[in-house]
Amino acid sequence: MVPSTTTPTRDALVVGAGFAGLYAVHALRNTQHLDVIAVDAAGDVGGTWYWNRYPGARVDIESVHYSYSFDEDLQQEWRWSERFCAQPEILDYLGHVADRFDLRRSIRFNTRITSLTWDDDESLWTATTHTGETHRARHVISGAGTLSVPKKPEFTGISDFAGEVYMTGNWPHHEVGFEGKRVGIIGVGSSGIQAVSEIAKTAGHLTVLQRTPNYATPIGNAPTDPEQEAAEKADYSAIRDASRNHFLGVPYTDAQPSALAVGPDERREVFDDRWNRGGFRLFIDSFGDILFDKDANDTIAEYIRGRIRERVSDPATAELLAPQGYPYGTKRPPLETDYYEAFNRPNVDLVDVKSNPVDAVVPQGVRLADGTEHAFDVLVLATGFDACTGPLLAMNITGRDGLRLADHWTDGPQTYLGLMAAGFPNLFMITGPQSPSVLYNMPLAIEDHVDFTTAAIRYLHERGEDVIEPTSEAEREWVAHTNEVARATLLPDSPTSWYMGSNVPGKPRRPLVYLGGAPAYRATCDEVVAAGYEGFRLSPAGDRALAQA
Ligand code: NA7
Repeated sequence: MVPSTTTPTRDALVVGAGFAGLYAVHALRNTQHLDVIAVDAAGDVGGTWYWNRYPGARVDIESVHYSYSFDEDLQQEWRWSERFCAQPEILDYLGHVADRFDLRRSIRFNTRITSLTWDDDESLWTATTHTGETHRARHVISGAGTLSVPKKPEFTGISDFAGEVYMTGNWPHHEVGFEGKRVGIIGVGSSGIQAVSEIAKTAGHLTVLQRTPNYATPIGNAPTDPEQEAAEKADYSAIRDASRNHFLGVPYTDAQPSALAVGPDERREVFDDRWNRGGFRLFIDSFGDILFDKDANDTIAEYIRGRIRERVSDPATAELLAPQGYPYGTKRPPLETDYYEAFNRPNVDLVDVKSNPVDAVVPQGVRLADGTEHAFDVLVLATGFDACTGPLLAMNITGRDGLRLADHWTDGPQTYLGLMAAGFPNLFMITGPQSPSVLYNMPLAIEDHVDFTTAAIRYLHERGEDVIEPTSEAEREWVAHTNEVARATLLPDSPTSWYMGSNVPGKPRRPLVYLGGAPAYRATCDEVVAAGYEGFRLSPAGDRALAQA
């Protein structure tokens, strides 16, 4: 679509109104005084927390850490009711942030971008929306998210299902009742596991269709302890510093170097302690080598299997729930509350759809490969997302010289620092593929990326330039580095993991996340900036030298 001559040209178009989009609008509009417009397909702010309103949806990093750090008054005044808050409270928080910083007036809701095209001559992006509107801007800041495009249901016959179908990643706003109903759920990732614990409490009957069992461990949620809250708030800036200097972006300090350097009793003590403390302590604060050394990983995998067996009464069900054959942590580890106990309830059954896969959805339920049918009134799909690259590719992005992002990324994402891609000038991908993103506490990862973006735009302005883009060489080196770092971990050993893109049929199997950890990544970004944006090329508007190079 050709933009009308009345379409205003903005400094920046922000995509999304979740944690990333909201902070980007604040940083660019309120602190840099740029002309900013944001769009979001949702009806309100919240991003991930707008769509994922399924029963049991809850954050997996302590709320005191999984929250913005950019405003001292905000972090002092906001009060979380629980250690790990549930989705409605996080949505309230983001609504509060939008009001507090007057962000909504810059956001067009119910607006989905259908194409995003770079104009080489004018050095501007034009976005077209599903309503046919166009927006033009010098810069685009994508806060489209990492887990915002649910995987398309792979089951034939789903449109013929006579009952209700819900996706955890696109849960309706109306109340969904399970009382007295036969409910089937497909998928036991983080979403499915959280949903099972809740739905089991009220469903007439719940059937859990499990393909790959997961290493789920206790979240350890509890109401906020006022004394602990006061202590944390008294020291908030130190806590934030410690978080930013930790691999995962949390202020944990108790990891020991190697699970193999201690005897079985001491190891068990460490595992028990972290298990009891909950959250990601077991994953990231027990031993430093469990993601890197298969023998070390075997010790924790066996520990978790033992815990599952203790909690599930029926030995055959326990065996089916105990993961085998892939290392712990190579699929994103789910956190749970009474998940395993749900299988001790008389109204809950576990069905193995690995040995006997789902063949089709039929009007009355689900049919498996051997012809067995399970009848359901409600079918819940907790089947995951087209992670990291999906949200960007969904925008149909075309860069310099008509280069489509989909073509540039045919063999997997190609980025520099997980922030920008060669041939896509002035397009900043907040927590983009090949950045630490989901393996870094997301609000902090987002703040770092938005701050980088804001500083880069300011730097351009100060130098009288308009355009910033990575060189192909810098991009090639970053991709090679990302792949090399991933190869030093056990991640590539997972059969299906959205970290590797291998959960989506046909998607290239590549590391989607930078695995060097947040501190190393932040140090690299700082060095790039200190060296005058090394690996980037800065130019005035309309300069086509790079395109012709
Ligand atoms: P995940 O973690 O990708 O989990 C998806 C689940 O759905 C997983 O158990 C899959 O089994 C299962 N699945 C997917 N497709 C099928 C088919 N065709 N048949 C049977 N089972 C299937 O997504 P979540 O939404 O739970 O979590 C995503 C992230 O959101 C989470 O990690 C947090 O960061 C927040 P598989 O393992 O592929 O065998």
